Amino acid sequence: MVQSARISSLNAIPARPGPVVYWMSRDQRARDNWALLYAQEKAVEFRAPLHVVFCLVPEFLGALDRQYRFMLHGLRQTAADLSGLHIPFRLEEGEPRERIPAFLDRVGAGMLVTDFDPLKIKRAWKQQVLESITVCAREVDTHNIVPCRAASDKQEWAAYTIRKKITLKLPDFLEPFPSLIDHPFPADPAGAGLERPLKAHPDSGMNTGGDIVVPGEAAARACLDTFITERLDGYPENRNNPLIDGTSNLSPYLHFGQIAPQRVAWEVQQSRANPAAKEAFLEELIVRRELADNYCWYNREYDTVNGFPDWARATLADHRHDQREYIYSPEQFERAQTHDALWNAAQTGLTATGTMHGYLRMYWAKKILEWTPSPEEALAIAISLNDRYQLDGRDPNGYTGVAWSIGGVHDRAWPERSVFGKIRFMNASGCRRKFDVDGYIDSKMNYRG
Ligand code: FAD
Ligand code: FO1
Repeated sequence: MVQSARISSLNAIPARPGPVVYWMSRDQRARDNWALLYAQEKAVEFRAPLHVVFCLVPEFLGALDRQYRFMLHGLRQTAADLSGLHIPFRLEEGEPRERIPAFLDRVGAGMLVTDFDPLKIKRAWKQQVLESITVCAREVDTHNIVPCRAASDKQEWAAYTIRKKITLKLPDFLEPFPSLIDHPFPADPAGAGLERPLKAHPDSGMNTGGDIVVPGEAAARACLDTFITERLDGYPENRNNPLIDGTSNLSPYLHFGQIAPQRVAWEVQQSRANPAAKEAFLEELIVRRELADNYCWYNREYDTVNGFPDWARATLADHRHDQREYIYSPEQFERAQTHDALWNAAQTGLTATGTMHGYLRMYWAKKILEWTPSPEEALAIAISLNDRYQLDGRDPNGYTGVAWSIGGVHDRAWPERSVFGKIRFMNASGCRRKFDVDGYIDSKMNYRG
């Protein structure tokens, strides 16, 4: 049974027997998906078919063709897995407020299930759909191990405040997943909608080299297994060195929901890796990631400077008129045309590969604060580049990571200095103490168009 703490009612309409539809959005996977497991539970109870529908929108928060290719490749694999279990998958193109109600009517649905996502765009989609449907609608949090609403009922101050709340509840939620069953009440599959050519998606026109990450549920699981057997033990000392492949590289798979964070946590916990490495990794995977969902869910201003804590907004205001040693335009940032070879290398790698090492992301965002006329412009540029180019972008982790870097969200005050005020400062000499900066720069220069 799917725990009730994962399930929220989106309207007060009672469920009525009939086909159950799972509107898949954030958690794009057949395995380890509590929303899908719940939808199947209800369909079996109603002795009815189970349908999965995915609504493909043309422009999602600045995503380029690169991210759509990754996502659609994964969806094709998931659709095939589902059809093998007599659970037809249907891809619909267009706005959810039109496509979802129409699909519910077409299949004569008795109930709608969808997955939790704290982003404002998703909340708006659900609101629009709810306004024009007359079936019972429920939402299942299958992205957070401790469901976002259960972990805390308010915006948390920092990792240390949410950590104890999550740690307390983790034993109740970090459990193995049941398997999806071959659905005993098959529907007549209306065709997945993936066979026909799909609309083209925006392209950056920049030098974006080949796709370096293999998409899909199988590749996600292989990535996890390799990380556990080959790199997890070294995670604590390697994770902040961009020249070492020391982290899991799971973020694109987690972002598109091609692997469940709970599966990752479960396999890591069950592994024979050393306890300190497990703890260091689970701190990031569970505490940091679920803190990001908490920030985006409880703070509607997660992508503006109004989301910053009062102390941060005050200190940035005190230094609003400080002399900026360098000022760059959004285009100069996008084309990696600053004076700083390290920053340019990080940006060049980002546009070419859609990835950037976590340590450099902090430096990258903080320098945008330093080299723009205002925190508002810095935040807008950092979010725009992060969402356009990162394969794992357009994610609560991204909005929270940028807000941490530029606006001190979940961080504390540091010794005051120009432009940054008390926002934590980073510079290239600090990076040089951590890793071989020249080696990193060289490694990205072969991407220069
Ligand atoms: P690992 O170190 O292997 O961690 C495993 C997982 O834990 C990650 O996949 C991620 O889901 C989670 N995690 C790790 N670090 C963080 C963190 N600081 N905050 C939240 N969750 C974390 N992450 C994204 O998924 N998408 C983004 O767009 C994104 N933008 C960022 C922008 C900035 C300015 C900063 C400072 C951080 C950003 N992060 C983002 C968070 C973090 O840098 C990445 O999740 C991480 O580098 C991904 O690599 P990995 O999967 O190998 O991480
Ligand atoms: N979710 C959808 O339901 N439909 C889409 O068409 C869609 C496109 C998309 C493109 C890039 C990207 O990074 C994410 C996209 N998502 C889409 C959302 C994604 O599945 C995640 O739910 C959120 O981005 C993370 O919260």
